[in-house]
Amino acid sequence: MKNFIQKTIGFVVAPALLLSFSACDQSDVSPEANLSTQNADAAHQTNSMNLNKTYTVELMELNGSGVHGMAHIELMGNEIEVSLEAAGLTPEMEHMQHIHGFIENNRNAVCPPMSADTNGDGLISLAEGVPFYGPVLVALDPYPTADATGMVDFMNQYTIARAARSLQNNVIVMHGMYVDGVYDPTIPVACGQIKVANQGK
Ligand SMILES: [Cu+2]
Repeated sequence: MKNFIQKTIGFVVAPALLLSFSACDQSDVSPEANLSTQNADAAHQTNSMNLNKTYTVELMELNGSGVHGMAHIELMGNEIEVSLEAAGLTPEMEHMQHIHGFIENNRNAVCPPMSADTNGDGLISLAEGVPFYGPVLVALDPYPTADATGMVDFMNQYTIARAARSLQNNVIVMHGMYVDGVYDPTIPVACGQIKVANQGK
């Protein structure tokens, strides 16, 4: 009987102690300390999310190319695996493809609107697009050659610099089509914003 009472008291007292300890913990933490703990938690979460994320890219035509496609990117640490399928490309020709973006200040790269055509020739050249999509961050090489039907089915892995890891700030651009009977390997023919599909774990 004595044993039973002790156990019962122990059971009742323990949660009360826990409560008072946790109340004490809260009041002991200064607002500043609380804030920095939250920041550290947030930073940690961001880092771990960046370890394994997946992204999707819907490639849409530029310059009336008729090119469209989809790409998937998996980010694992500083490695990315890129798979890309596109159609409507100039058959039997090589098509440069890059991740374009800005490395400074998390500036967001976008696909160029028609107003990017500053010389008014009706086409957005590689250079005219740069103010919108930025320089090449990752060359998705070896550049594929479209098959006889104008399709590309591509996959490769790359090690990327830390600055390129905010992939959702970047775009994928594909290049190359005939302009006035001459193949221009640089002219942008498709572009798509890289979007987060999976926050990772
Ligand atoms: Cu490019």
